Amino acid sequence: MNTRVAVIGAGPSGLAQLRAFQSARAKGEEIPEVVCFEKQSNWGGLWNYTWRTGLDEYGEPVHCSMYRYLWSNGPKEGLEFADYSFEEHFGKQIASYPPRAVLFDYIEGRVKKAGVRDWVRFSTTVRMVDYDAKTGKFTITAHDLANDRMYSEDFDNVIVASGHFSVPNVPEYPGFDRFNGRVLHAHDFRDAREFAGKDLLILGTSYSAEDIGSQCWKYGAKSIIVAHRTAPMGFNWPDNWKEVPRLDRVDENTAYFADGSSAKVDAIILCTGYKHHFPFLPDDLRLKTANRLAASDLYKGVAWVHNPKLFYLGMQDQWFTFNMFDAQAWWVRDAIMGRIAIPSDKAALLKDVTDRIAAEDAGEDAHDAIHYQGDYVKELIAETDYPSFDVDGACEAFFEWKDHKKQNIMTFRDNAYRSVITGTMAPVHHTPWKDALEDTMESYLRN
Ligand code: FAD
Ligand code: NA7
Repeated sequence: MNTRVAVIGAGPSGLAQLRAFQSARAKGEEIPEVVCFEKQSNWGGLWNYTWRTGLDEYGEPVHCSMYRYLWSNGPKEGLEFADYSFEEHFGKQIASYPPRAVLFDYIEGRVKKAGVRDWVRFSTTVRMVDYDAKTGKFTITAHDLANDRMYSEDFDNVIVASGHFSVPNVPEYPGFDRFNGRVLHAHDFRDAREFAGKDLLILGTSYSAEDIGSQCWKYGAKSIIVAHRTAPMGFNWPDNWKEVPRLDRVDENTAYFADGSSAKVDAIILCTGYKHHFPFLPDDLRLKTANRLAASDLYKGVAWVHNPKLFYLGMQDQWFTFNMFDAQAWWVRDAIMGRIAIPSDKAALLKDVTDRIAAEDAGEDAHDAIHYQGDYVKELIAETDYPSFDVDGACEAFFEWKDHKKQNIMTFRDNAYRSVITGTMAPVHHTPWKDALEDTMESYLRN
């Protein structure tokens, strides 16, 4: 097989793709040449932490949106790889909400074992992808940052795995330009200790707002106010935390809210989400979608309906993460290797997208959404040789997690769940999350 496949990004999605091809090769199959372009100097995507914000050492936008002391915000039992369990990696079962460094180690463990590091061209940014209908090939223009050299190569297929939680959505409110404290987006938040003793205003009501606020509370913020545009999060917050309606404006040191109330604040953190942003893709190849479970224009959630030689991984909003990326990567591999036929009738591809959007819209609540994405994972797995696993059991872990958050948002990480891969119960972590200020891998694994 002398076809060439380009993978853009070596985060969890791109690495799933490398592992998918490598596992076919390990079974004796002939696979295409796979080239993965990764703009960072290491793999792991968002899980590859850096202290940097803004631009990196080459002037590229920093990809990382993660921060020090980040622990998984959902149970690891919902994301475990079906072909590489936590017990296989760590030699024992570990607690359910690992810190970032522990999950990075786990992600890396599988691809180190697969031996695919030399498929990745690190410190190499993809600048442009073009498709030539005459030759049926894509041309990728890449920038080798370390050697400051641009070059182009041709590929038969392109898989975009560049993530969509890196380019911030940054609204402006009246008075930001004269506010005396810091105004920053969650993407640039790195260390909660910076805000110890401070009065904080957070905008947004989703995962970043909840978790960055909780971090700041844990590391000693004086007070936290979260302003909502649509609805409050409604958790049972600690005494020095309150939720207020929409922000109206700020002046030098005071924030004014839609209900007429106001508060003096020292800093404002915009937890206002991210954009699907693909500056390296021309109009005819570029995905434009809301952050939802059924993304626009992707057949089976992965194949670009306007040119199904192009694929996207991980572009949906995510309850399921690593195992969903695996399900997608195995499916894309099989589509590229001709084991799965993508309909040639474009109307059929578009109908698949419309049906998925309608099915998501028919759901009423988070339970339905979790089931919806679980069913999607099952659907893809059933069509490939990815090891099947108890997806409904993973959904159950998510339901328990949501109940635990409702019970107490500052203690939900002290719970443990059963692995759907090995069937063993996780230990309860040795220290309650709110008291575990030190979160190195060594400390976490001391169970
Ligand atoms: P990414 O991890 O974003 O990786 C994309 C890769 O593409 C990066 O390495 C990037 O450098 C590279 N890239 C981008 N553009 C180019 C280019 N032009 N050329 C070359 N390379 C490029 N998920 C969980 O399961 N549990 C959690 O606890 C959790 N916490 C999160 C916390 C935060 C703050 C955020 C932002 C996300 C969190 N997530 C969590 C979700 C996260 O999206 C997934 O875990 C996962 O990282 C997505 O993998 P990905 O490979 O699709 O994207
Ligand atoms: P999300 O989940 O996309 O949420 C974005 C939030 O930002 C959501 O609450 C929005 O409120 C709010 N938002 C968006 N624009 C505005 C403006 N202009 N003003 C006020 N509030 C706004 O992003 P997250 O960063 O929380 O999570 C993304 C990933 O990072 C996730 O996978 C986590 O694991 C970590 P709305 O409800 O629309 O009014």
